Amino acid sequence: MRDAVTSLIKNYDVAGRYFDRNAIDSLKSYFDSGTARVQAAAAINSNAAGLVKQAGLKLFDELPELIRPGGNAYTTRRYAACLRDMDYYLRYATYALVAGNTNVLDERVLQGLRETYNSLAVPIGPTVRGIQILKELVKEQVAAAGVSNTSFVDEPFDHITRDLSEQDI
Ligand SMILES: CCC1=C(C)/C(=C/C2=NC(=C\c3[nH]c(/C=C4\NC(=O)[C@H](C)[C@H]4CC)c(C)c3CCC(=O)O)/C(CCC(=O)O)=C2C)NC1=O
Repeated sequence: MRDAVTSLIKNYDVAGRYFDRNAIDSLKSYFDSGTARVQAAAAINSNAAGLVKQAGLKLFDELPELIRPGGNAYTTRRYAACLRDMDYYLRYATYALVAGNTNVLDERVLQGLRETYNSLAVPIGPTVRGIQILKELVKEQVAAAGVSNTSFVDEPFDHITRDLSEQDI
């Protein structure tokens, strides 16, 4: 598992080089955004269960067929599994936000996920939509906590949805 700093060190160590201008710039931007990242994590933590619940309601409101007979989130067990997945995405996205790096998502969340989803007929499109809804709610929450530029919040959520949406070659 890597963060912005350890990933930079790894790359420069492999090449046996001191930090150059690019490295210094990316370190500066990581540390400059540090307070906002921590504020975002605190804002998410203050209402994580609420965010997941709200995102689920909005998703099922938009795509009610998911919770009707024949839908993948139909039955209490599968409904709960769906919300639990959303909770995983939120928690790991928060780790990635603080780390300033998406490596934790690759290692802990995305490995083998598409195969699992395919084998259980969990639909990818609606999952992607659910993650995007979650992202929008998180950004509102983070903005309400006083962070003026919330664009950095996009990265982990978009990373997950990009990876999930990738087509097999
Ligand atoms: C921490 C990393 C991690 C992830 C991400 C994870 C996902 C994950 N989601 C699963 C199931 C599931 N995932 C969903 C999710 C959904 N169905 C829908 O229609 C919606 C679109 C969507 C919610 C947004 C459902 C319904 C199941 C149960 C499917 C079944 O058992 O038939 C399963 C199969 C095993 C199980 O049910 O627990 C895994 C492994 N597990 C992990 O350990």
